[in-house]
Amino acid sequence: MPVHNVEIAQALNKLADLLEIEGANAFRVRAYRNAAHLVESLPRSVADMVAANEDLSELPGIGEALARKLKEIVETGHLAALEQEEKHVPAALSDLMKIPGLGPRRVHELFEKLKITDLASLEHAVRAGKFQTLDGFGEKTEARIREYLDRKTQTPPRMLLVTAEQVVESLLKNLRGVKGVKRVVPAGSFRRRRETVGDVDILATCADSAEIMRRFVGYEDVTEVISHGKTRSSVILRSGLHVDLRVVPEESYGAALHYFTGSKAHNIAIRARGVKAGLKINEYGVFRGEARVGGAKEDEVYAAVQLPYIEPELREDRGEIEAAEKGRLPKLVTLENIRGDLQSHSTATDGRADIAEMARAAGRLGYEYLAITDHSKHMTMVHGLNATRLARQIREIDRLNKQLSGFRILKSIEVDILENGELDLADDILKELDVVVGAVHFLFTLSREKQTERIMRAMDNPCFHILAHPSGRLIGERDAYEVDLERLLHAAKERGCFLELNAHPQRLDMNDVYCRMARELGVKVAISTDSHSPLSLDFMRLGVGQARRGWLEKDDVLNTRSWEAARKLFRKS
Ligand code: DGT
Ligand code: CA
Ligand code: CA
Ligand code: ZN
Repeated sequence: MPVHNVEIAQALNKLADLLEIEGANAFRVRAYRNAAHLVESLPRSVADMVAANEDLSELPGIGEALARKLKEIVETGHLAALEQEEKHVPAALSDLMKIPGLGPRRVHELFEKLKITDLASLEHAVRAGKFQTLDGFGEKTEARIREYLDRKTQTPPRMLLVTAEQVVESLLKNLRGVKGVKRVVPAGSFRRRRETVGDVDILATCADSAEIMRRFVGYEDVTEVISHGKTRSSVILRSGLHVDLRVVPEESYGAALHYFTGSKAHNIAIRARGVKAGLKINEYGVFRGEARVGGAKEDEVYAAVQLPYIEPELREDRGEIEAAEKGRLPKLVTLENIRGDLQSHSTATDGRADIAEMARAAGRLGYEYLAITDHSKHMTMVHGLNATRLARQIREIDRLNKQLSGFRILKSIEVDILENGELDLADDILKELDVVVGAVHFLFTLSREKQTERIMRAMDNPCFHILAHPSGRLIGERDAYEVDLERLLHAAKERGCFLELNAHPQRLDMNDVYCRMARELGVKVAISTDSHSPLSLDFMRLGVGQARRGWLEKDDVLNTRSWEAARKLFRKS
């Protein structure tokens, strides 16, 4: 059973938390956190890299010592350093670090003074009014903790789609190997390509349903069996992910796939249409009275209610049924339609591969172009480019392009939008570029009005082409900043700019709702991976998933075009 990246990241983060609570060296803590972050966003499994005997210390920020630790987790499933640490500090204290307003020092104090060791004892202490006895813990802190505890009990955690994909991959493979199995297919929000999933719903058909259920609940990655039945079982995996498996007869497969793909709202609307037509539609099939009239194939469900097939990504009851009725369903963009990537970084700033390597990787994906959009000088931590270094990069790209045929590296930049809406580099250098991508990387707390104005001023600059990650959100980590995206879309339309759908699994920004708004307004969307390594170019498929949820067709996406054709859509600067 291979260890998943998410588990490695969990172990490293936990170690960082416990060290920090103990007051360890900040650099050491930082190193573990960075490593956790890297592993989590790595599109390849560390376990595979270890199996292939690859040198992990080649990963950015991973030295010899960290590489050994990664290997240790992969090979033993344990991290001795963490186990050592857990002898000093209660492991569950790391859960407290996620609470806004509670840093390591305060968590340490809660442990020392109130003997708080986990969320339960924290909740108890808050209820018993023990906080008032502590210095420096004001009412504000207490209110934030209460709010966090309330929210936590109300909303169960969701997992990033990309993480769930990594986690269930080997489970699916294992189930597909069971004797008598015909199909093993993930349904639910996973199939609808939602950015996060609450749980994963797997549907199977199998001659021996007892056997596939036995294999499922006995799978190595399972830590808890919630239920074990003949047609339905439910388990929790080591990563915390819940997985449901349902086994259905072949004649019900289509109806069950439809039912368990959801969304619930879509199902209810389809079922209501069925009722009007005198049909009963459920997970077992389509029935007229007692007679089965369909359900072996998914499109039979739609055909029964006089509709064409509706793609899973559209099934949210957001007008897809009406559109299907009128024959106006979008013909959704596919990964095969993508011809280039308009955001990526190189070693000149915070990328891990040089320009030539990035270009080769993009070429291997069949792309015709890749924009190198390194950061601009305001991003001092990553050694952002000033005009001189950018000019040098421009010459380097010209030189590289001469050696390439059928592929073009685009000269570009991810230029910071400054507080007043000016761009971080002067127009005379920006004019030399093929594409100018502008981004907000600081001052996330401006008012909605000011933030929107700031970005609109940036778009006023005729050099500006694409607004990167327009809302700034990091799923599960940081909310979007306050900004009026609808106004920005109008502004982009007026000025001939584009908005990005950043395909990084934690960003997926713009989200589906705004992608759809962009389409309705006629603003083209650039789906870009923002890759910091050749491997992450692969995240394009997640961006395309989100674009499909946003009803985007090939034509709505800027980079489904050849570079020549895309460039014709650019404003004249
Ligand atoms: P999630 O897991 O929160 O990310 O979202 P889903 O959509 O995967 O929801 P889940 O796992 O609760 O259920 C899977 C599918 O089963 C759901 O998309 C539609 C179907 N379903 C669940 N409950 C109901 C229900 O009460 N009525 C109908 N018509 N369908 C349901
Ligand atoms: Ca689900
Ligand atoms: Ca479920
Ligand atoms: Zn950025």
